[in-house]
Amino acid sequence: MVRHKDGNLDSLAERIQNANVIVLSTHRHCDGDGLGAELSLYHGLKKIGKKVSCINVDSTPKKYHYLDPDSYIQYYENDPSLPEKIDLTLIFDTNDERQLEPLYPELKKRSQHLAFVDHHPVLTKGPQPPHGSLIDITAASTGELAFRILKKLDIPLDRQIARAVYTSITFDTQLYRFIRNSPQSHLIAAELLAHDIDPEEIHRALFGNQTVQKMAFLAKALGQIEYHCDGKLAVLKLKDSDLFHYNLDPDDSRDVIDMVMNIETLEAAVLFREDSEDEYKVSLRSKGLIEVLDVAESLGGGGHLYASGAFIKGDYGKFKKQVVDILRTRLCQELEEE
Ligand SMILES: [Mn+2]
Repeated sequence: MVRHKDGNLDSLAERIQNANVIVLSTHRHCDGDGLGAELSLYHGLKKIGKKVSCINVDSTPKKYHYLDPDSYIQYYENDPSLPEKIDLTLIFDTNDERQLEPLYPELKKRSQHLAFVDHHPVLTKGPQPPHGSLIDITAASTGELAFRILKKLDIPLDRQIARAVYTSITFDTQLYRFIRNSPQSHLIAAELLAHDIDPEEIHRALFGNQTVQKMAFLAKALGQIEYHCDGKLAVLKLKDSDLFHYNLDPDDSRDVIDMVMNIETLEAAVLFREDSEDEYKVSLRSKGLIEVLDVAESLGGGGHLYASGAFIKGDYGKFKKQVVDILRTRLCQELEEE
């Protein structure tokens, strides 16, 4: 996996300085990282007089409403109007244009410059991000990169910016558990805390938002886990209709796999979420013994080395066997070598 060297902070900052009309966006089914990075730049760039707008493909999950996204973000699925001419478009927390369909081609048509700001590895077989993108896979969150941009532009932090960046970093590191061997997440968080933010409010919104219904759903889901490789691999299938039955967002399925990964013996987990007949979202997680990015990539998806996913269409049994066989073989190999 090569680090993407294309583009750097200085040239991106210069592009921002030279731009007037700026559009910000993030991937479909946004998460705390992409959303926080986007909103931090929105508030920051407004401060330096830019005509900036946030345009996302789809609406924001409920748990992020404390950031008031509906006041700042236009949802393309409801309102497809776009500025005629855009000087610069910045897209956060992905470098794969397919994650913004059908918005991406329209942005591309109208934008003089377009760059991704991201910390995911560039896919070997997927679309390549445009020259000038800022991609650093050593960053623990896209919020960390947004913070670097704000600093480079000498934009003074304030409460709104600090809450948004803090959301990014706290979400993607999962409360500072996954910091990629770097003190940066903590250092930035410490600086943000000086701006009158309530970190406990944010922690609660991001991770303490379980409802009774969600717990009932989790109890059912967790009761259906299949274990392989002596309890080192977990496989789980959820139905979108179950989420619907318990009145949950599709976004809530993410918590299931993260919860499963807290099982001590587990090295890897796979979650299949059935979105409709023969259509699945597959999520893969690993604690680091084996990589799971290439598995997602072979299914047309992407992500990180140890946390990845893909949308797939076809027979569940076939996909399950394919994925489980690969992971099982890998785990057995690694465990024999130990
Ligand atoms: Mn991220």
